[in-house]
Amino acid sequence: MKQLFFSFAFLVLISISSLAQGYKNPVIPGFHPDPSVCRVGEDYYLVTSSFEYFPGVPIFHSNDLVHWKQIGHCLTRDSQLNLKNSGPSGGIYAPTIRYHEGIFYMITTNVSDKGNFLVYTENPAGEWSDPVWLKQGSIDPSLYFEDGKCYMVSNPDAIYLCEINPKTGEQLTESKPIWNGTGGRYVEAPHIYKKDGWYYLLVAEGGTEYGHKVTIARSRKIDGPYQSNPANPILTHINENAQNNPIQGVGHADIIQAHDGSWWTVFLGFRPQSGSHHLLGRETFLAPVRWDKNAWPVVNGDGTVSLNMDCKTLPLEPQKASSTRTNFNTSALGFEWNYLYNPIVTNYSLNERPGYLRLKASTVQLNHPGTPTFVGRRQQHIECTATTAIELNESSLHDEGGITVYMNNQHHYDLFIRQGEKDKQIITLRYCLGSMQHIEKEVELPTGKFYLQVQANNNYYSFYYSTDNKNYQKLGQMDVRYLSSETAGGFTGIYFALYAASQNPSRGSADFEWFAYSY
Ligand code: 6LW
Repeated sequence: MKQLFFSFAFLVLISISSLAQGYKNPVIPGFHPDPSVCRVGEDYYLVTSSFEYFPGVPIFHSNDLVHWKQIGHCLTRDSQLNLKNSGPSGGIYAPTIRYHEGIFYMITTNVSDKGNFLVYTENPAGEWSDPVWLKQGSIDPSLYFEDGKCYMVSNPDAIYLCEINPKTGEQLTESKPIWNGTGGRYVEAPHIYKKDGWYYLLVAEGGTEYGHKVTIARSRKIDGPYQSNPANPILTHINENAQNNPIQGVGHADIIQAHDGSWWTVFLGFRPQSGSHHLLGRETFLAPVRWDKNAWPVVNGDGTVSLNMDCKTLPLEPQKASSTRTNFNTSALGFEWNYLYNPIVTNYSLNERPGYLRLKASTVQLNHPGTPTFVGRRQQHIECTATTAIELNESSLHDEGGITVYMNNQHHYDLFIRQGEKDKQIITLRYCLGSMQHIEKEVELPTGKFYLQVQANNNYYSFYYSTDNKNYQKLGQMDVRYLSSETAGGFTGIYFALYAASQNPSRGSADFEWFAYSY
């Protein structure tokens, strides 16, 4: 009997622990703003904005809404993503992903090209169609399908609605303003949902900084009139109850019903560091939603969220530890790597010197407009370390290659090897802040292979080099705040990027043997 009792208690314990409780926010750390999510059965797909980076619109898959794995990008070809006229924070703004009758649609804006467009596919991890351009303008377009019709909303000033043919882009009805929010500035990020006979219109207001919030209205008819939820905003950290919350600026949400019937929202927020500065861009967060007795959604009880979420989740998928080291012995770079603007593909090679990523020096310096030789990955953790092994190859005097901590072309810290006279090479630490360029340190050494390392914490980036990957010498450290979004402006977040540049046309390149990111 006793034995039976213990086995029963054990079973109860096991089943309680498998009712997964809790998770950590952000669910996709680092520069991943404006998330939008859709569901197909028990599979979830999520997209985020990508601005001037290429390929565009990263797409992630999950089975539990908490753990997301990148499966590709929606915009992988120049014909889909023209960034020729983009500067920092130009290019691709907020995307929406929707699934309808076997087809995935991703609608977004290229603010540096012809505005709003959509692409579609049957396989979200594969290639997406060429752009279908749309007439209704401004940013943050979203789609809603019902009864064989496809509606588009976007926010020229208020939220506008029209009907479109998603295959041709033809606009079938006049654009009609349907709501302009509750009085907050920058009414944007609209999405329409239908539940129990109500059309719900979710928006963001207040701008994407500390005043950000999510509000909602509803109507019996899709084109209004929409009535505001008396309990708006449904999500914000602008108030006293969240003033010390390590997550700020929450807004720009999308809502989804999970396969078990539970409701959730994904949205952006940022994590200030070193005072009120954020470096990692706007990240993707998750919170539970319930519907109150008056059929309005309530986010996480009181409209705030935390880093450690204490709530019931979908059954959590076991996670494999992800490798943080890239050995450049593959035929293609992983999805985490991005170029700036449309890359000049001949400047990048993984097979010219097998086992190395070869970057050909460009005369476009990191500070210049234009397309430098640059390939990087996001900084996703406040405390982390990026290390690489580098050799210069066939370099001319002053050719350089290295690693940059990059917010935009006017704000970056560069740790690099520069070709000196004869067989000398100079390890250099340079800070670029607007019109100020400062060389912090130079160390001249015989030509060779070098290891460059950046360590990040809440307040500083610290820079090291080594000639043996064992003994690292510190070159200097610099405050994070001068690279923050508050200082540098724009909508993006820090990249750790490998680059190669030259003062004059050169045959030189920088060869990277590996890159490691640890946190
Ligand atoms: C996006 C807008 C916003 O289009 O920021 O925070 C803009 N929300 O909705 C750029 O990400």
